[in-house]
Amino acid sequence: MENYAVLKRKVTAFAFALTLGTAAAAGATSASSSTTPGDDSAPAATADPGAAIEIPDLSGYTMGFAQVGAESGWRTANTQSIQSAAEEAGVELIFTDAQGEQESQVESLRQFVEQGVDIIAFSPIVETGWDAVLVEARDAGIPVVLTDRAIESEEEGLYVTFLGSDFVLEGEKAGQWVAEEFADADHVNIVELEGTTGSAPALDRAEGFRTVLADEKFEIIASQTGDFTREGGKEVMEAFLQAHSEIDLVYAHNDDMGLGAIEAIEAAGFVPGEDIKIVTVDAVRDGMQALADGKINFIVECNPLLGPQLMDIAGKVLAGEEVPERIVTIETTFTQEQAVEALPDRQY
Ligand code: GYE
Repeated sequence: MENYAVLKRKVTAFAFALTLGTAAAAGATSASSSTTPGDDSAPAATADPGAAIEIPDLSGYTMGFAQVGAESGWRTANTQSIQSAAEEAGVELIFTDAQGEQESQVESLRQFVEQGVDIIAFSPIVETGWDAVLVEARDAGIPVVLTDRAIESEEEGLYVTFLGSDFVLEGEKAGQWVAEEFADADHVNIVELEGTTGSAPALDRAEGFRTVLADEKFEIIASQTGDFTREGGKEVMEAFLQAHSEIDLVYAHNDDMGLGAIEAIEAAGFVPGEDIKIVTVDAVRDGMQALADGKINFIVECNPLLGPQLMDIAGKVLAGEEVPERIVTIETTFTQEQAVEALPDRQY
């Protein structure tokens, strides 16, 4: 396996260019994709990638969708987006919730194949371990669309396209903000709340962050999974606070863990956002509120509203049309001022 990360990034860069072309053609604002972290003049409004999409008529078709679970605000918004777009498309949606268990998700996929659905979409909990069941789908001639999270496999042709964020880029954006915020500091002690172990967003957000903060003054003194949940973030942060007396910054792979960390920091008698700075990923309403309140300092957006795009892709695939191998969602970043501005219109 030559260098999977490098290869993945090359593919991503190519697909990103494709997506921007599509978004511009559809009239979406592509300006937000080049937002500079910390640049207050940058537009606060999100380019919702689904907003410009016309949902096709998919009545008569059946789609199996295997969701990760209900671990975060992001996931709740993602589920709602998929369910309402499916309703609008008129597709018969068989929706399953794996509650964070890969075996359960594999079982759902297997059932979709047995039921002979027209198309399968799913958000793989972790990156590896999908080959057997996806080969079954391929052998049955059922197209598979990955949404939100990627898989890692040597096998060719297991899915038609992957619709979702560039998680490495998200980690880099978080890192860029940290580099600017602590430009004058001699040393920065960072603790990291990782997402679900082995998941694409946890692996890639960790990687992008480290790439940008290669200078040895940035020290990641502790890193542990909080499984993308508020409770997990709180528990891990409590342990970090007990073990380390000097923490300058928390990097949480999602808002929910950052919100849990805020509770732990306040319980320990510190002021989140001041004594300990916090940067997170997602930009769900609760996270944005904490940012507006100054308890979180910076949020990198990860857009969960993938439903309309998924239906659009499904329509094309079912009509036998070509779709790009990778479709990257357009995302921005938020400072405190931008969160205050964006909150009233925030959909999730
Ligand atoms: O950031 C997190 C959720 O896969 C992008 O999963 C998604 C991540 C999201 O639990 O909040």
